[in-house]
Amino acid sequence: MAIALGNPAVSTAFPPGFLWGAGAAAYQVEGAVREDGRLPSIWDTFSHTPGKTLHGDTGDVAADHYHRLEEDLDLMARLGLGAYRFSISWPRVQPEGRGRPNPAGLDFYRRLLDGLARRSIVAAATLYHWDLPQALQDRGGWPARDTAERFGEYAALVARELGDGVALWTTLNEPYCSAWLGYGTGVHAPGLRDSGQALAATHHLLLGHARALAAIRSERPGAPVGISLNLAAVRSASEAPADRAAADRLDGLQNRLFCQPLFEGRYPEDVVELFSGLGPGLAVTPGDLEAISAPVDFLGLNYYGPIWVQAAGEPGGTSGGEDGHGPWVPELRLRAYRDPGWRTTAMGWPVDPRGLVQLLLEIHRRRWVPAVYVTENGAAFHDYIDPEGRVRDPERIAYLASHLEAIGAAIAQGVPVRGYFVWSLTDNFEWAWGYSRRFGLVFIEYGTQRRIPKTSFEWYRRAIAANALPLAAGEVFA
Ligand code: IFM
Repeated sequence: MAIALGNPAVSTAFPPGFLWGAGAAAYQVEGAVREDGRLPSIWDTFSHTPGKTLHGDTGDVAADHYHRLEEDLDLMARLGLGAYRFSISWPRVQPEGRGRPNPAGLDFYRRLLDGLARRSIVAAATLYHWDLPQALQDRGGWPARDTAERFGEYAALVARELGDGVALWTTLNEPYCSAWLGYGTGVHAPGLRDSGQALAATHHLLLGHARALAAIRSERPGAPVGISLNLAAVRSASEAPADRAAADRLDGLQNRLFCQPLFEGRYPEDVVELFSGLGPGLAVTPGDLEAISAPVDFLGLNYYGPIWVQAAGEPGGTSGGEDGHGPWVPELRLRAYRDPGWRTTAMGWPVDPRGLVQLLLEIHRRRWVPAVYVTENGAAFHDYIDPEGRVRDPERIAYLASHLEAIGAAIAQGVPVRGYFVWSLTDNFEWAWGYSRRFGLVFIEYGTQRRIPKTSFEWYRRAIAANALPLAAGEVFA
């Protein structure tokens, strides 16, 4: 299929210095889960528990990035990547989640950082992308305040040992998912279904962010630090008051519950009220909110598509999530809304870049942060190797082009977007969906671990080289 791209109304050139990136996360790509002193994370335990992931897939091997580091670095260089966003595996560098570091684990990331530096690729490190050491979960996990303190120590260790090579720090990736999918709906590790625990986890994740921010600032003065949030562009299925209220509840849980403490130093009362009486809940001690709202250097925005919801009846089980958005904890009383006419990705998520512009404009309107990076954006499709041995993914190209156009439009309206990271560099372990959902610019043939750059890889290479979308309005990319 050939596709025509380009919106003549929107400038497709990006500002000088715009950072063109791609991302990955440790548990999703590294594999080597039992090597060189690494100990289990909550995702090892969860994925090895029958029934938790599709087909029982685990991250044991994943994209075998741990053993194929040089090959993957060469792919990044071939792409002309400006920045690589990766996460550091806490159970690899500090296997017990406290105390002694693991020299072999640190060494892996030193080799990664050296390899990036040799190829002039900026290193954007995330400290936590969901792989809590199991030893810390055994002591209570994120619902326990102590985990936030341990995270601060881990951040200091990483900043001290690896900080020379890191240009951009992100403390947490999508704490909404860690708290509410991990402890609320249970579709992510550690698989608990308790909204009170999820609320407690939210506060301790944010406190962990605060501790990590302070630790990096003290170890590496001047290094830019931010946090990546998957803010939701929430849409109500109708104008009916019940549906609008449902949309507002989701806005409360996924957006305000994180943005207000981080940027305004308070928790939203309606959200706290919704979960009141569910222990342990929020245990805020004096000084917490001041620490959590310490200014960051940038906000990382992760965006995939708008989230359409409608009101559900009385609280029952969790709702949604089979295919599409959700699930949500029962107290939210909402269901996913889906229109059969929509274009969707293999995740069942609607394709609509307008939500991205809306979020960027809103962030800017509120003047919360001096800079924004789109730290994740991309799409899963059912890619395959064709008889000619190629992986053609025109839908992904169209998706990326339309979202980059949207970013161009936001920049033109003054939003300080400094860079963009495609999710993701290679296909990888998509959490509860295992290997059934492919997001990569590079196809992984999992049996052999052969890497095959998709057509989107070449398209993105041209965009990076031109610092602009590679095609003008009406041109065709086959
Ligand atoms: O793969 C995930 C990533 O780990 C976090 N953000 C969303 C991606 C796609 O679901």
